[in-house]
Amino acid sequence: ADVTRHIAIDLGASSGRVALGTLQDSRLSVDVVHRFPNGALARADGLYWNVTELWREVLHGLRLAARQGPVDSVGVDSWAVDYALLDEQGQLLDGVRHYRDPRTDGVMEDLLRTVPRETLYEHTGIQFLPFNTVYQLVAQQRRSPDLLARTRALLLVPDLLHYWLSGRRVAERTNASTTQLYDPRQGDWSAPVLQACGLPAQLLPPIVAPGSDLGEVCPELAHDTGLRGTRVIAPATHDTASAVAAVPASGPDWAYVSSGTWSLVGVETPAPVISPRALQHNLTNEAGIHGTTRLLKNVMGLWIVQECRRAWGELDFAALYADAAQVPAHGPLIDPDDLRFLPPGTDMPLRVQTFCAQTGQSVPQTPAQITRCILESLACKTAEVLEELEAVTGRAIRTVHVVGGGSQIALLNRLIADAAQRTVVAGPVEATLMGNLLVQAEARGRIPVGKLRETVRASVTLETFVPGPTPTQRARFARVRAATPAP
Ligand code: ADP
Ligand code: LRH
Repeated sequence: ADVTRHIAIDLGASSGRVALGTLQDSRLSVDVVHRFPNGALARADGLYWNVTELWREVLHGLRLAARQGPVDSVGVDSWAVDYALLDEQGQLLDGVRHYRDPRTDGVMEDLLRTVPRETLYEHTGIQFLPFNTVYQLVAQQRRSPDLLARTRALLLVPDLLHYWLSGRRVAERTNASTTQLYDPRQGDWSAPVLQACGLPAQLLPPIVAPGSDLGEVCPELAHDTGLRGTRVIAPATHDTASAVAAVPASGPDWAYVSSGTWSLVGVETPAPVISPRALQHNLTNEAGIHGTTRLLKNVMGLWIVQECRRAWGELDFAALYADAAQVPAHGPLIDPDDLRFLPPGTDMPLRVQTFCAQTGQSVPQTPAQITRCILESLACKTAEVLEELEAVTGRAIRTVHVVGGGSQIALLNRLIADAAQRTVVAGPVEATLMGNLLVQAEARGRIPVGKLRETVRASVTLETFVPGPTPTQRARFARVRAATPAP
C-alpha cells in the first residue's frame, strides 16, 4: 500500500517535539523521535525564548527522523503571538521575547485609552490579553523606536523556522490571526488597527493559508539533515489551530479544550462571531483551517501547576496528579485567570494560598492539595466558558473533547465532566502533532480534502468520562470570583 512520511515540529511553551508521521491505509501513526524542554530564558533585561537552542534541538530531531527513509514534507507549529525582528540581511535584531515578559505591563490599558476597545474588537475579534503581539510591538516601539526602524521583516516563531528551513518569508494565517493585528473578515492585516497603534505595516509579510507550499528544504539543510527533496509545507502554524484541526469530533454539538500550558476552550464556527456579547465575554476569533473560525477563550491552564512544580523541585506529573486525586473534593477554589497568576515565579504556590486566604477559604498546604485546588478551579472555569460559548453562539454543547498533554490527567477530565455536566472525550495527547501532519498530508494530496478528523478517529483510542451528580463547586466558583479583591 501507499505509505508517505511527514515531519511535524511542534514547539509548545513547556516542551518541543519532532515527530515522524506515517500515513498508511488512511491511518496516521505518530512517532515522536525527539522531545526537549522549553521555557522562559531570564536575562537582566527581560524574558526571552532561546531560539538558537530550539533550532539546534529541531535539527537534531530532523536528522533522527530522516534516518528512517524519504520524507515527503515538513512543517512547524508553535505557541502564538511571539515574533522575531529581522534586519536587511535576514539577521535577528534583539532576541525573541517571551509573551510573559513584563515590558507589556500596563500597555494594553494605556493603548485602550486612545483606541476604543470596541474598535479594536470590531476589526480583529481577538480576546484582550496583555501579551498580544500588538501590545508587545507598542511596548517595543516606545522603548526602542530605532529597533523597529531598523527592522525589515517581522516573523512569528513558526514563520521564522520556516524561513530558516526554506528561505521563504511568509505569515501563515492561523498564527497571524492571534496578533490582534489581523482582520478575520477581510482575511488580511488590519490597516486601521496598525495605523491607530502607530505601527508600520510594511514589516508584515504576506499572509498565506495553512497548507501552503514554501518550496524545498534549502540545500545546506537538506545535506545536513538528510531531508533531500522534502517540501516545506506551512501547516496550521498556531499550535492550537493544529490541535483543533485534529479534534476527533463528529456531529454539530461539541466543544474542545486544548489542554497544555494554556487551556483553550472553544467551538468551531463557520465565520467570525464579532458581537457585543462576544466582546462582553472577551472571546477570541482565531483562524482555523478551511476558512473556519476558532471561537475560544484562553484560560490560564496547567501553567499554574507547572510553575508550582518548578518551586517543588520537578515532581513527577503522574504521581502529583495521582496524589491530588486522593485529596477530598470540594476544597478551596481560585480564579485561574486572575492576572496575579500570569507572570512566572517560584512563589506560585504562595500566590494560590494567598488567593484562598483573601477569599476567606481554607488554605491548601501540600503539593497535592494545591494541585487539587488548581484543577478543580480550571474545571469550573472551563464550565463557565462553555456556558458563555453557548450564550454567544446560541448552539448547545453536549460533548467536550479534551486534547493535548492535559488530556492525560484523568482527574481533570472527570472534574470537567462534573463541573460542566457534559460528557468528556479525552485524547489524543498529541493532537497538535496530528493536526500539523494531516494539514501537510492534505496539501500534498495524501488524504482527501476535509478528512482530517476522520483520519484521527481511525488512528487513536479515546477515553470517555460521563458526568457524575451535579456538583456544588460550580456555583461556589462564581461566589469566589465575586469575592476576589484586586491583586
Ligand atoms: P505545551 O504544548 O503547552 O507545552 P503540553 O500539551 O505538552 O503543553 O502539555 C503539558 C502538560 O501535560 C503539563 O503541564 C502536565 O500538566 C501534563 N502532563 C505531562 N506529562 C504528564 C503525565 N505523564 N501525566 C499527566 N499529565 C502530564
Ligand atoms: C498555546 C498558545 C495559545 C496562545 C498562547 C500564547 O500554546 O498558542 O493558543 O494564546 O499559547
